[in-house]
Amino acid sequence: MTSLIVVASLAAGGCVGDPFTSADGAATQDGAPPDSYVAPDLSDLGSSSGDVGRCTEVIDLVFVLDVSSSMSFVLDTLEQEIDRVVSAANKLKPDAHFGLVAFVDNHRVDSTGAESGGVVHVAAPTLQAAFRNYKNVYTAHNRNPGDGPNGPDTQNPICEENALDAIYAAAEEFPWRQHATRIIIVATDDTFLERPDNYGDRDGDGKTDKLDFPREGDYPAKRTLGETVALLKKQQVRVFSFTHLAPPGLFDLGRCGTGRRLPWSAVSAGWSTTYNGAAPIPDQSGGKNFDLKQVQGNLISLTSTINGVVLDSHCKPIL
Ligand SMILES: [Ca+2]
Ligand SMILES: [Ca+2]
Ligand SMILES: [Ca+2]
Repeated sequence: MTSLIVVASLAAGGCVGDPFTSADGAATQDGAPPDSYVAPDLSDLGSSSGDVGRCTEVIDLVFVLDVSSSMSFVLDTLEQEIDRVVSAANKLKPDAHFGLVAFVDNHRVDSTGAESGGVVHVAAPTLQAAFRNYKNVYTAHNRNPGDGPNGPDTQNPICEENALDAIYAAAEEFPWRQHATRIIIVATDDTFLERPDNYGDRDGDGKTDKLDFPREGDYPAKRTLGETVALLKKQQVRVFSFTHLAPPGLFDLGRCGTGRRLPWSAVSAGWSTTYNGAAPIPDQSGGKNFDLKQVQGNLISLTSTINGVVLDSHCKPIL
């Protein structure tokens, strides 16, 4: 009886782009239009295949956010509008789960949610409090999330930010559910480095001992692009990113003011252009990149775009 209720509610709720059909395809074979379909045969309900073309997936969505000093506008926008994302996902399918990994040169898997030891958020208020906290404690002080709230401040000597290890952590540590549409949303305004480089090694001399501004620190890159993409594929997680398509102008207020390891032309590498010959992460994982500058200039809505990709991804196998 429980199964009947579930199936009936799915038929009623529907799923965009995924019309309901019977398990054996009878509704289409006999030429009857889908809306003439009354009730599933009880024998269908006993099927354990779990995949009969019906839209049954819940939503698992993890934010992987650059919380370095120029990124506070994303945290502000998400704090104000996250309830739109939470309600849209739950409208597609009840019981949406959300996660958050904050990063600069290292990362922190947020654990202030309501479930799974705090790693899973299920409602807007805990996410809003988390966005506020990262902005006030980390963004405002150039503090690395992985160092905790009492970690050293003024600690970001080169422009590249460690999205790669943060994405890897999200893919590895978030409790992705079995029948879930799995999505990572990244927002960052720069590219990343790979192992064995070190984000804290300002001058690239292999040591992290310079104390003058911007102070060096030991922030080794732990993963490579290839390792990260392999894990995303294994976990069937799509990455959608909001990043710069081109270097910011010389007088752009958000332009990173420290030195950098890779040339400014590489700011889009890994997101919308190749990284050392490899295709961008969104392309390789079945996701897509969007222009962060359009978000910043209010030309596109961050939360409407997120809702769009969740809708487009829902119940679609990654090709
Ligand atoms: Ca930055
Ligand atoms: Ca950095
Ligand atoms: Ca050094």
